Amino acid sequence: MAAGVERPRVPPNQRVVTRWPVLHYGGIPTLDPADWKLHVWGSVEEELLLTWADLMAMPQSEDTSDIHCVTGWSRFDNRWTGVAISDLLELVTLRPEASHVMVHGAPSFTTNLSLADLRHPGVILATHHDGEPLSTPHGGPIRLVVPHRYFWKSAKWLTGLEFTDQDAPGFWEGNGYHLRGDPWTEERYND
Ligand SMILES: Nc1nc2c(c(=O)[nH]1)N[C@H]1C(S)=C(S)[C@@H](COP(=O)(O)O)O[C@H]1N2
Ligand SMILES: [Mo]
Repeated sequence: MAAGVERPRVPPNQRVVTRWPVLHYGGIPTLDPADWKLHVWGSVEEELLLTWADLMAMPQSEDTSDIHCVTGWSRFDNRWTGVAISDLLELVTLRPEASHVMVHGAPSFTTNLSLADLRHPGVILATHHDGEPLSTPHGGPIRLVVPHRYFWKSAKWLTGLEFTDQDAPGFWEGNGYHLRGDPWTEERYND
């Protein structure tokens, strides 16, 4: 291994934990899969409304990744199962101006991502964690997982993807957090 080639596994100023903290703003919503729909809209040729049955009929993928929370903890080897973003995006035709997405989570959470960050390997609409259905406090029945960004980008109780032509701040980004949130360069807060 050449010196300087291999990157450390823990981003700067993070500490590794084994327990998995529950963090969110506001209450824990209950999403009944029978009523749940994923709404995809905005800079798309056709809006998409995906039911739980639609989602379950799609190819199911698995990805194991590390969590890096901006509050300073990292958790290794989380095995996520669900629908890979690449498979979902095959159902959507983006308009040419689409450059970003506002991710929506119940009850009123939003977080922004660039298209490149949304399409990044490892990004998954997760329904299972380590082989078990995702618990409600951790975003069950479904959350987005964006492993290469701080964990606030991983919207729990996922309800929608709104494609846009601008990088507008979501909930935490509008409250001082960084628009992009790269843990490796410590993009924690907006300057
Ligand atoms: N819908 C929703 N998703 C959310 C949040 C929230 O308040 N609402 N908080 C975010 C933040 S700040 C963090 S750190 C992670 C925490 O996920 P966890 O509770 O599974 O550890 O969820 C993110 N996703
Ligand atoms: Mo957070």
